[in-house]
Amino acid sequence: PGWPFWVGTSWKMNGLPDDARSYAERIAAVDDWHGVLPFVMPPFTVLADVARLLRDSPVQVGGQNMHWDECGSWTGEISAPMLRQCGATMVELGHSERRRHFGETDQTVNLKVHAALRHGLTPLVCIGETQAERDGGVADLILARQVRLALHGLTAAHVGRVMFAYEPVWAIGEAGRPAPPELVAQAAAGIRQELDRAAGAPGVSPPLLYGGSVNLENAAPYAALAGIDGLFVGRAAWTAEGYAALARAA
Ligand code: G2H
Repeated sequence: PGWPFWVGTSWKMNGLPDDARSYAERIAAVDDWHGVLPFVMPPFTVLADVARLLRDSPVQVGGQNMHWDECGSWTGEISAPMLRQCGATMVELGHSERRRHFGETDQTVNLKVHAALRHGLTPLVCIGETQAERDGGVADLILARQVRLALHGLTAAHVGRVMFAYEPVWAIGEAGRPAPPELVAQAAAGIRQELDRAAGAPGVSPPLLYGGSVNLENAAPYAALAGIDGLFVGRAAWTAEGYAALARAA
């Protein structure tokens, strides 16, 4: 892959305290990441524990979502300052599971991107087309629109502080099937054009990761794609051994 290369995981809704601690201890003990930039995104309930165990390691820790406001009457929500206090340096925004099941929109993603940057968190924005959008020939339009709306109102300088993950909705989770690398390369080229336009110049625009059914067998071909700066993994990295093996495979 090109360097630097990111390998991160979201645990989604997995990780009771004992398992989370043992996962964090195991990856804290990895002494050489071979140039990979590692990050984990645990559930909120174990975030502070995991961040504490990884404090002296190169592994960054992030939340899987947050609210755009700093505090107030938002029952059940978590703010950027709360994530920071727990030791997070990153936050995942706009995952398709949140867009589909919890009403996340391009507009709320944009509000959250601004809030994350205001509070010194690196937002990792997930974008991706559905199967119907791909079949209908509008995948590139949808991806460009998601990028533009996520970055709306940012200065060119701030655009470079955002990260993106291309995650085709049809490639994600238990029902998903991995996207062919050629398709990822083609989508990534279109996304990169949008990112370069927003950043005002090529070469300074956000890192673009691939996510969706990444596993040990397919990690290397994705990592070899010129337009892909990292892998964002779910199920295959839900054990510390799985995650460490994927980081090595990239
Ligand atoms: C996509 C991915 C994590 P999985 O959501 O970014 O999950 O690898 O389980 O498809």
